[in-house]
Amino acid sequence: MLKNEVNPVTMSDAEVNSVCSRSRIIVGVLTAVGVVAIVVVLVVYFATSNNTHDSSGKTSAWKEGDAVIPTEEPFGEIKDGRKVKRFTFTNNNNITVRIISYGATITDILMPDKNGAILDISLGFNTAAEYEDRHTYIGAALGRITERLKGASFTIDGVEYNVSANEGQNQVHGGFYGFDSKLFDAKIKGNKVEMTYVSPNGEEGFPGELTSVFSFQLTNENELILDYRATTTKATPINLSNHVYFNLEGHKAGKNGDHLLSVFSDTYVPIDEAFLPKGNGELATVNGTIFDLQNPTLVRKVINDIIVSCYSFGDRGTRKHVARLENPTNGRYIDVFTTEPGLDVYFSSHMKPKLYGKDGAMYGPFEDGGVCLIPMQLPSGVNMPNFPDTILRPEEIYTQRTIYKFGVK
Ligand SMILES: *[C@@H]1O[C@H](CO)[C@@H](O)[C@H](O)[C@H]1NC(C)=O
Ligand SMILES: *[C@@H]1O[C@H](CO)[C@@H](O)[C@H](O)[C@H]1NC(C)=O
Ligand SMILES: *[C@@H]1O[C@H](CO)[C@@H](O)[C@H](O)[C@H]1NC(C)=O
Ligand SMILES: CC(=O)N[C@H]1CO[C@H](CO)[C@@H](O)[C@@H]1O
Repeated sequence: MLKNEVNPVTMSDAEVNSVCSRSRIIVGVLTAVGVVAIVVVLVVYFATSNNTHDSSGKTSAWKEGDAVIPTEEPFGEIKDGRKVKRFTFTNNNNITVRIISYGATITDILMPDKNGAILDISLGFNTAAEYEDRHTYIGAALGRITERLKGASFTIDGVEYNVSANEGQNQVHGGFYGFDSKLFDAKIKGNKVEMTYVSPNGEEGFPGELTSVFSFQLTNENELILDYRATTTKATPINLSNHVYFNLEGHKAGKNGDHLLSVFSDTYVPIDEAFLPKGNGELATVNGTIFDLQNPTLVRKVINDIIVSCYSFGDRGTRKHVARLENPTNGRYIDVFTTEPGLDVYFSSHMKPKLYGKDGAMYGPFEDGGVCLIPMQLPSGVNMPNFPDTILRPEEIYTQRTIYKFGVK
């Protein structure tokens, strides 16, 4: 309430009348001032509460004001005429992430360098039609299973399933038309974008109707959070991921080799010529091999030798800091955290030469491409006796989380 209100009881009538009329004006003015003050306080409160840290520098608990709320716009259409949506997040630190509903694809990640210069650090294309035609997996969802499945065949509860073999006799990234080529049902839910794809029973040979939800969020702590959730009507192998390609010099700069990469594991999965795990699925120490990335390693030194590799992190379900990619010249870095047990490291060695990307970029293999750090199950897990099984059953809910945290130093 207002402080300087008069008390009429101790005054004469004249005084009261005069005071009252003055008082009415004063009260009116004060009320107006009060309303303005309250509005100003609220505006300042909401403006400043957007990026709240406590004195220890740690992130405070989630609050309404902390949310980076995405926006939605149309992004053209695919060949069958269905419309594609694009969603944009921009946080308080000038980081922008864009995602489209075709393939639940991350199309752009803009971030500042140590001098504040903002560049797009993820490879991609300008239009939905290009994503559809090129079918490169760049930035896209991977499902039902990420990476290679030996022999494109597996057995669950005594029943054999043959699924599509889209790479010789094996399957890669879910078959001929994996989740990268599906139009997701996408909407904004609060501070998240949720993209849902229902994979019909028998799609690409997989059992059960699988309902998958890919959710995306960008925080003011510079984390791009990818949450995966799925349920099924029949037991099916599953492990979902995303195939974003990073280049911290800017997506069209090439010079991939200038990155420093650390992968915080001393264990990897040795693979054969078909990029499949050897034998029944073996793990080996990286120590003394080219695969040892435990300390920051110049990508140029290993790019011709590490074609596809998968590192193992043992436990599933708990959040682990698995890798850091950094660019010593411009200061940009990305920390990768995941609940998955594996990390696929890939330096674009199979990328087509002269692949025209967004903004006139020309991508190509090795140093002309990007660096992929793809959290996932252990490869071909469903039919490698030594690897954890990757079967989702009808009574279960599949959930995994990956975080790409952006920084500059
Ligand atoms: C974001 O970019 C704007 C325009 O370049 C700049 O003025 C501002 O300082 C930047 N903010 C941060 C947090 O870097
Ligand atoms: C799967 O393929 C193998 C080899 O072609 C074949 O022998 C087997 O009968 C097939 N199984 C099913 C269930 O179709
Ligand atoms: C590999 O090297 C790391 C770091 O030097 C060490 O901690 C680890 O024990 C070694 N692992 C094996 C299996 O030799
Ligand atoms: C290796 C791995 O992460 N496998 C997971 C794949 O999904 C199934 C179903 O949720 C999980 O049980 C596995 O842990």
